[in-house]
Amino acid sequence: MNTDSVLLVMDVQNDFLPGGRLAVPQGDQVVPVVNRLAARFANVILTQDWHPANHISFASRHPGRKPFETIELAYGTQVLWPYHCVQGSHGAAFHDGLAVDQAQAVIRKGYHAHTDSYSALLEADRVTPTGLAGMLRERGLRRVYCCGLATDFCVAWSALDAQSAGFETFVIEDACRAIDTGGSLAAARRDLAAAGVRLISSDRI
Ligand code: VGL
Ligand code: ZN
Repeated sequence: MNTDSVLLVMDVQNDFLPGGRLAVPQGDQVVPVVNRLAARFANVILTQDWHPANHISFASRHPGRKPFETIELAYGTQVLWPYHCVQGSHGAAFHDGLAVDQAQAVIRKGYHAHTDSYSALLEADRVTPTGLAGMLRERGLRRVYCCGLATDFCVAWSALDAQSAGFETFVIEDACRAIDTGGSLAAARRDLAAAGVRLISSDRI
């Protein structure tokens, strides 16, 4: 793959895999696909959802609320999640079968207690940068290929932000799996198409 392309592998962490606290259905099926893809890219970057134990997205922080309900925060609507990907926990660790030792950086996100961050570029307040866009620009990387978990949250939000930051952006659909809560997958597909993000299959890489 071109030296100005990067494979962005999102949140392939134990808590998002079967048996995890926020398991994405068939999330484990992305692992062999991601491993195959990663071997073909000159540049690979991983993301890692990395929450403090008191993170605002945890339903347990909001008395009377349950996972998958939504609440309104100062920065907009927030889905409430089960406790997941707590810093240093086994659930936050990458899946053992992920074979991407050549990855050049790990972007941790969601580490501010009061702000969620699905996107690898901008936190959910839509103003706090993670630094990834700057790293990509400084390194002359122009094309971003997104894969991992979950299609309708981390992958979609990252792809939308990458596209609007000026990167040519792709989502490798068979290398992703979705949570799909409250119509989130259909909404993500619609938003990605409207933004001009290209949905492709791994056999086209
Ligand atoms: C994610 C829900 C909660 C994701 C992260 O990375 O897609 N989804 N935290
Ligand atoms: Zn999270």
